[in-house]
Amino acid sequence: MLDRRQILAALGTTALASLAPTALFAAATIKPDDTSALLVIDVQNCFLPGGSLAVKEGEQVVPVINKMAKAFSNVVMTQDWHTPGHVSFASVHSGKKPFETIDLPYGKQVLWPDHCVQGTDGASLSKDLSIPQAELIIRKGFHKDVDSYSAFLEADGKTSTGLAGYLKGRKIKRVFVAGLATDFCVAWTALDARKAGFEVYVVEDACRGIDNQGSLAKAWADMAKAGVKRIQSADIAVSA
Ligand code: VGL
Ligand code: ZN
Repeated sequence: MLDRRQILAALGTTALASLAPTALFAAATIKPDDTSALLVIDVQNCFLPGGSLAVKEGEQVVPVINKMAKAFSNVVMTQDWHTPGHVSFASVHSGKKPFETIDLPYGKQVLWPDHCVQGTDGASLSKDLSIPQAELIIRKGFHKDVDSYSAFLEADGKTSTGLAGYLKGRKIKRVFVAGLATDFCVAWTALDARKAGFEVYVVEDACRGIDNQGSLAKAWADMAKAGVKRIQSADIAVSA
């Protein structure tokens, strides 16, 4: 029989051995598995420096995403993919300027500079992305009269892009969201992913926001309320 002292000593060693790595380095505690997917949102030329809707520091997400992607066997990318003369473009509403809003049949719509027009160089994914295993590129916002910030549902709140069905068909349970812009396409995607029943992480340093009239703070508050987990790329374990 072990006495009390021996049991405590034995427990002490295992407890220490299992705690030491996290306690000492306090990082990389999340390990994506085969039921996890990284969603890389709209890392497209229009949202990068020199683009028509450039997001401040947008280019800084690229190396962070490339590194993080190594931890994922499932990666899906999205592309904002508008028709010429898309309803979300300020240029098609007389007297309206970018960043103003209008009322459309499905609700309030922020108006943008023309961006991500189908087939143009601005709509291309950044050439600096390096994620060869990415398995699906989903395009959104291709109906002329409806916007789609979310990778799951168009702005009418009912037209599906098919992404939830795809992920469920592939047995994905957890999604990690990164890209551009935090307060629009990233946040709307994260919120809809929660509604579709996924566990959702947004990787803060792998995103940058537009921040139009408080939109960034509001997006983080909405995401927190919906149970979206806000993490940093260093929280994800990338094995060598
Ligand atoms: C986006 C505004 C308009 C985004 C797309 O990718 O966040 N923002 N279209
Ligand atoms: Zn757009």
